[in-house]
Amino acid sequence: MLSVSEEVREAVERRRPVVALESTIIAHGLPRPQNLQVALELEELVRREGAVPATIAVVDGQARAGLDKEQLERIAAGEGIRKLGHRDLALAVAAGASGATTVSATALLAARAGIRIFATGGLGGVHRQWTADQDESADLRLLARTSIAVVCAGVKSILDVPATLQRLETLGVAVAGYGTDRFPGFYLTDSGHPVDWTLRSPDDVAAVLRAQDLLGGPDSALVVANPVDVSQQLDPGLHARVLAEALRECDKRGISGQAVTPFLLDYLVRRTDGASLSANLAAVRGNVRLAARIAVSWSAP
Ligand code: PSU
Ligand code: MN
Repeated sequence: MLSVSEEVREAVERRRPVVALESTIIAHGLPRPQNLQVALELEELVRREGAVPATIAVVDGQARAGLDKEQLERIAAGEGIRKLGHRDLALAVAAGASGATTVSATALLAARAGIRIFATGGLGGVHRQWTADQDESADLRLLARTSIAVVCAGVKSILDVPATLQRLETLGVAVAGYGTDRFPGFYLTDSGHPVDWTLRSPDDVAAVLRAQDLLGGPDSALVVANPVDVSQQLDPGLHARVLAEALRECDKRGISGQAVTPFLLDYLVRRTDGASLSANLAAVRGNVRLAARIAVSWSAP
C-alpha cells in the first residue's frame, strides 16, 4: 500500500541517513508558485548534508515516500490535492484520490517506511477556541504512538501553546529544545514558555533516540523544538496584532475543521506583507538542515 522510492528504500535498507518531509506545508501551507521551489530546495538541503529526502504524499490513490519531480509538481500545483491527516489515508487510497500529508499522516507513513527522522515547520496542536469546538490537531495523538523524531519550530503560534504543551505532556511525548531552554514559537524564536530539556548537538539527539529504543515501552515521538534565529523571526508586536485580527476573521467567517490552519497561515502572509512567510521559510529550512544532520548522526555506526 505504501510505495517507497528506490533511492529511499535502498538508503533505509543500508541504514544510510534519510529525512522524511511533509507535503501539506507545500500544498496548503505556502503560497504558489513559490511552494514548488521551496519543496525542491528543501530536498536539496537534505542532500547537501549527506542525507536522502523522502517527501511523503498520496498520488492517485498511491501513498508514496520519495516523490519524483513530476509527483512533487502535482502536489505543489494544488489542483484536487486534499489535505490528509492519518485518518484520511485509507479513504484517499480507496478513492484513488491525491493529497498532501499533514504531520500525523507523514509521521505514520515515514515510520512504516522505516524512517526515523522527520522535518516540518510547526506541529499542529490545541486551538485557542478549544473549549468551544474541541479542535485539537490529530498530530498530537499520532506522535504519542509513533517512533519518530520530529524536528519543528515548536507548534504553530496560531494555537494555544501552553495547552498544546500540556497535551504533549499528558500524552507522554518527549519534548526538548534544541540549543535553548525556551519552547520556540514557530514564527517567533521564543513562545514565552519554557522546556524541561535541552539538546545541543545532532549527536545529543541521536543518543536520545538510541535510549528510547533501548528502554522500550510504548512507541512515541521525540519532538526536537528548533527555534528560528532571532534575526529571522517575525516582529513579535506585528505577530500579536495580525494574529488577533486573523482569529477574529476566522470566527466571523465561521471557518472550521481542516480549513482553519491554512486560512490563518494565509491571512498572516497577506497582512504582514510576506514577513510571516519569510519567518516560516527560515524556520522550515533550519529544521530540515538540522533533521539531516541528526539523520547523519543517527545512522553513524
Ligand atoms: N506547519 C507549517 N505549515 C503547515 C502545517 C504545519 O508551517 O501547513 C500543517 C502541518 O501539516 C500540520 C497541519 O500537520 O498543518 C495541522 O493542521 P490541523 O491543525 O488541521 O491538524
Ligand atoms: Mn484541526
